[in-house]
Amino acid sequence: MKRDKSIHEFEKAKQFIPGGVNSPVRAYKSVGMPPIFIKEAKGSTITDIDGNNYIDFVGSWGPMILGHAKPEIIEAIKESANHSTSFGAPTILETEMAATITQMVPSIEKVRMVNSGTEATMSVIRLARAYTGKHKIIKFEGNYHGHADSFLIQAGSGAMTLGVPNSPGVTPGTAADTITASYNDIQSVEKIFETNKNQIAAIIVEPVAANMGVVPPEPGFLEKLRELTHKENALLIFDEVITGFRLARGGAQEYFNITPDLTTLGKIIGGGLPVGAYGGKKEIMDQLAPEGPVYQAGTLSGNPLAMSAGLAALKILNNNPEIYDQLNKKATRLAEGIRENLKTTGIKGVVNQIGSLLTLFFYDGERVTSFSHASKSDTEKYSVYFKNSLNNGIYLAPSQFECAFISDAHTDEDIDKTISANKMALENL
Ligand code: KE4
Repeated sequence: MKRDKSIHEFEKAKQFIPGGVNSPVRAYKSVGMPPIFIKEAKGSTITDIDGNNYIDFVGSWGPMILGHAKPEIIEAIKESANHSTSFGAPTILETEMAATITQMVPSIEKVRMVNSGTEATMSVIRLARAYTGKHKIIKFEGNYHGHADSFLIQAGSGAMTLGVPNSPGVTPGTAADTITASYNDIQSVEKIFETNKNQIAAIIVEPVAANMGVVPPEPGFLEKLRELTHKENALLIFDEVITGFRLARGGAQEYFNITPDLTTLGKIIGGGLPVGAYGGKKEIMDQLAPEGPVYQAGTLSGNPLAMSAGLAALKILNNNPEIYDQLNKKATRLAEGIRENLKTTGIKGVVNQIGSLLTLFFYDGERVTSFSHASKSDTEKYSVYFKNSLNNGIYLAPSQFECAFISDAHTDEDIDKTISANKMALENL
């Protein structure tokens, strides 16, 4: 496949934008090739500026659950834009969005709109600290909650270590208030509570880890987190920026039947426009200004375009629950097809799939259930697999530690094509 225009545009972009991209993963650093520049996308197909078409499994990292350029969403944006694009004042659209979210996610009694998942998670821990009067939060290795200082923390060895900033610019003072536990290891969480008596404000967790590749919760893990936080007077925060409205209409909390105290959302609720949200129990949310003393604000929070696009998406998902079975069936068929290909080609790999989320780990072992398993994957092999796939017309995440997103626009033919392209990509490793 020719990609001269992308190569040229990347060089140009690097003159004006750090690394030539507005988000690091897009630079293809971990797959060792210049990134492709996208011209347009429709349904499950994405087209680069050299005119190459691919079946898209990135879906803008989650928002495109209904596929690209969904007519109802595009129409909603066009209609809304005719009335201007932002007012910085309350609109009925925001009430409608809030009412829809609280109806679809019963644990959310009140919700505040923001403009990204990062804004949602950084605001929700400020709220949790204010509400509990405690300072420390527990996050999990391999979980990603956006780029706020409190989350760019990677424990040293073991879950007991106080966080050590893994990004320059995060101060030791900030890191001291984030403690990292091991995902799917409840003992690691219990030990942190024992050694930090009455200091833990909240646990924030991806109810399905999707940012180390897909690692579903082991049976009982989320239930135990719920029990522990109740016992220790800490809040349980589900970061559903990816799983929200994706794993089920009510997200992971419906799928696993667990009620968190607070939830963060993003991606799907903006229909592809910038959005984030956080919500939960009334008594907690009412601590937020102007009702309460906890300050958080945003010029474009709840802006009419994102609300219109997001409402159009949520309306389709809410009125067509069969979409979730169809997503699951397609993703399951793809996972089985890849497992079959691993067997016939003799390549060592593990496929994790839940709902419409899937990751092929180039991991030499039985299962990938933790960050330490995931981080032992062969990233060199992944980068060759990624390039083979791209040349076979399959557009995957340019990193082993992300996931593939299946959408309602992926057809059975797309899945068949992807299974055979996967086989070719494995055979040419
Ligand atoms: P944003 O600030 O990127 O909107 O959301 C941050 C965030 C919060 N919580 C979870 C569970 C997330 O997955 C994310 C962002 N996801 C990544 C993809 N794995 C965004 C892609 C990127 O960083 O470019």
